[in-house]
Amino acid sequence: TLRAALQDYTPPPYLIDSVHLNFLLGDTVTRVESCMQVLPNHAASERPPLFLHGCEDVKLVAVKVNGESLPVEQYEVESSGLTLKTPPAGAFELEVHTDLHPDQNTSLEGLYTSGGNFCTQCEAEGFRGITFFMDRPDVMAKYTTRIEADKAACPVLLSNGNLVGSGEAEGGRHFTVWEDPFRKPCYLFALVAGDLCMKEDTFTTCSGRSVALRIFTRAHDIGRVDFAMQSLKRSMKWDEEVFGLEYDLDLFNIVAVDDFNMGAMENKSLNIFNSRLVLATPDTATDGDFGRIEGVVGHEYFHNWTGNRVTCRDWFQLTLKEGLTVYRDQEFSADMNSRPVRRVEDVCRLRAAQFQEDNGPMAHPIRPESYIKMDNFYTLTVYEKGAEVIRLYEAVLGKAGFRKGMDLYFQRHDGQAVTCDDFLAAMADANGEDLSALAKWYSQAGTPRLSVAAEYSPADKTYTLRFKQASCGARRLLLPPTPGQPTKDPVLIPVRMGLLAPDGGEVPLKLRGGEMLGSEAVLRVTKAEQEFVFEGVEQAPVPSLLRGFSAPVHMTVEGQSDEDLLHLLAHDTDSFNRWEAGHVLAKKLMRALYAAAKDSNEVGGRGLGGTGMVCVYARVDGAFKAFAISLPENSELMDKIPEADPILLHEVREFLTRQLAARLRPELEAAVAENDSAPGEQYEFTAAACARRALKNKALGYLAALGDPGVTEQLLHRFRGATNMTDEINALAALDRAGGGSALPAALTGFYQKWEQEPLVLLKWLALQAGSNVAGNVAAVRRLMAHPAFHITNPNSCYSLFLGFARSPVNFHAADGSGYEFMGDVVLQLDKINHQVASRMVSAFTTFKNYDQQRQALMRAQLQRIMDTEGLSDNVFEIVSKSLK
Ligand code: B3K
Ligand code: ZN
Repeated sequence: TLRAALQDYTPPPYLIDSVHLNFLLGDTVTRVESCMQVLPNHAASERPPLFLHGCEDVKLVAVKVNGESLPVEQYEVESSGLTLKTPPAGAFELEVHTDLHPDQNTSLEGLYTSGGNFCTQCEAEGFRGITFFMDRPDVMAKYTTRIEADKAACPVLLSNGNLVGSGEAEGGRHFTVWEDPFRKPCYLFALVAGDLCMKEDTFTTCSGRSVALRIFTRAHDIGRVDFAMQSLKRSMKWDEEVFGLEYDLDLFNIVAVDDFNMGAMENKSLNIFNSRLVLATPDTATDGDFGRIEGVVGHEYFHNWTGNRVTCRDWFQLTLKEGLTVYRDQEFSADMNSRPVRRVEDVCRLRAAQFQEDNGPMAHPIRPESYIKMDNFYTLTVYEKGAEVIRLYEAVLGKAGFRKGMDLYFQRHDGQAVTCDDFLAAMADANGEDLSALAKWYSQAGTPRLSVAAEYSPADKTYTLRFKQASCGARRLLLPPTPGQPTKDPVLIPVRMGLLAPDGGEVPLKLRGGEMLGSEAVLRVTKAEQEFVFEGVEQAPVPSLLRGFSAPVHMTVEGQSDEDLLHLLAHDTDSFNRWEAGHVLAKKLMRALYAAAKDSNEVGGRGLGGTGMVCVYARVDGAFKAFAISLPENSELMDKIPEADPILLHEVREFLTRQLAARLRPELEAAVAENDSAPGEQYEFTAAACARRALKNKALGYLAALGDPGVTEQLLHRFRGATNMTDEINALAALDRAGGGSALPAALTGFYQKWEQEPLVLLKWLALQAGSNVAGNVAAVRRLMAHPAFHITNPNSCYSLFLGFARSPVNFHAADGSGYEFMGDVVLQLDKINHQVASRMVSAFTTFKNYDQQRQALMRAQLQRIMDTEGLSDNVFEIVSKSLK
């Protein structure tokens, strides 16, 4: 097992100027002929060996240097790669021929087949599974690709760039030739060949060029690409308007494939997508699906500039392209839909999942310092926290300053492979600011803790905020501390804030010795302890801090009362903080209920009934009503519950849900009635329509918890009559919550029969059953593995069934360990098929330290059992070994 380290970076000793690839695709064997123009990138006095990465499944057939076969003593082949011991001095041509078996490739990396079609996935290090190459992102070459295949089996042959040739070949075969004029690292290479249908549209860029947009799918699915196409056009326009970035080729292709490890891939001009992120019609896709499609189509498109034109020097810099591109897709979605709703959703996800990652054995800075398998570092930390770090620049520099920085970044680095430091320097230089205080965000793991104490002095009318920062995560980080990082230093935390007067009005802000700031300011907290004194404050205000969640920290406001929170809820001008006030109340309530249940062994024994939340519900409006009755995620609550009992926490949630349903019944019924779609109403994916469906379905979920036969009857009726997937799957989920009685099995069967031919819809059916909290459900999930709707080689299938199961507190965390044992079995079985999918499953165990002693022991036992298994992949080994340390 090899470990790569950031500090070991050295520039490549050779560069590859251009590469000609010739793919001879076959039924079983595929031949790849690669011809590279190699340039020295070392001192003239040296003749270092040239190492080209490879992998076990690539068989070397021939090596030639400047047209001559290379004598065997001149090179060495190992499973890790090919070494040319003494390459010629100066520039030379290197030709390498390899044989592959794409049909046997279940890792879904490199070149593989999905439903009989060929496709590739090269990021991070999959290109070495196709041919021997300098598989590192700082080697940027020009590519020409010839693809030859059987014409009947593969009528469509695609690669990056422009189509420059095509024709017939012998034996019923044909070919195409593609040329990509832009230099790129090999991780952006793509090839697709197969029997696909295409839908075409055009986009005219700001400079008047016409770009052909094509989406390819299997024939059966081609009617479901309109929304993705519209999303693509909207993202192209948005990037021109917001960042001044124009598309750079005359063709942009998207291909949908069913078997795909991740969501999608930004290969230059040939994006490959998991089909669940392309295909959508209102009857098959939910509001959530439509939103994700829009966001991911945007994300991959935006990579054309942030990732492709300017790429990463090495994989430690992944957040350079991912954090930035997530930030861009979040902003795009916010502009297309409801900005406040989007912000709340993003923050919820960050807190529920990324904060947990920061608090566990895999904790790493957004720019990790080392890895065994890069695939394990496509994490919430690199992506989502990375995007929050980009947001810090925006908070500090303002939108206009941020744009200036982006412009300079492209001006300086177009066509280069660069580092996060280069990005920071461009932002700083464009604004004439010293931003070195932001650098620590790249190198420190863990979520900073910020506490705030306030003091009002009526005598001199001053109001003082005292901030203290400390980092958590460091001590619980189970990796050996990296040099220089046993403790954490303070970071720059921009605190966007305002002060609310007792009457709800905004207090004009003026810092001691400073000028008037208006009603909102961004305080730069940079020291371990720091205070800000506001002058001319007539009455003790209520502070509204960290507006819009201006930094990814845990904040505690000392002495904040329920009255303060209700005051913010009623009057804050920042919509995020209004929501946050309600959310903090809900967290307090759930933690109090949990603590009481723990003491008395009786859930809800002390009769805490959720009055605060009833109050919150009454005070918020529109899009936020659905959020106002959404209870905080367990993972967010557990941050302050040591050694949590997940089943007790689940019971508390159930209790509170029933209490709220009973107390709010008339309001919930009104919400259903007022937000129901009119008969014959067309489905629309708009912020307003989504908000109405969200509230209606949330309300139905609550009503379901009442266990009232009348409600069950209504749900069944709604399930049968639903005219879109959002309402249909929600009604089914609510029936499940209601216990369903005899109605549930029949509804599940009905749903299956209706959607038997639609694998993407069946993913929802699998996930719903897998996540059931009916005790003993593990047996049913084991049985589902044998169901025709489930395919163990399909990542989506695994994510729905297994990760769906891991979300069930009752069954995954069953006290007898049966849920853990099942997941242990799954990891071991999957690791033989697909390392990346297997390592995602292990993540279910990495939080084991958050649970009670008995569960910790049971989870640890499964980790140990996995660790003790022979032939483990590096992917799984890395996560398991770090967890057990
Ligand atoms: N860049 C790809 C992720 C590749 C994952 C490799 N294991 C998708 C994205 O972030 O856009
Ligand atoms: Zn990305």
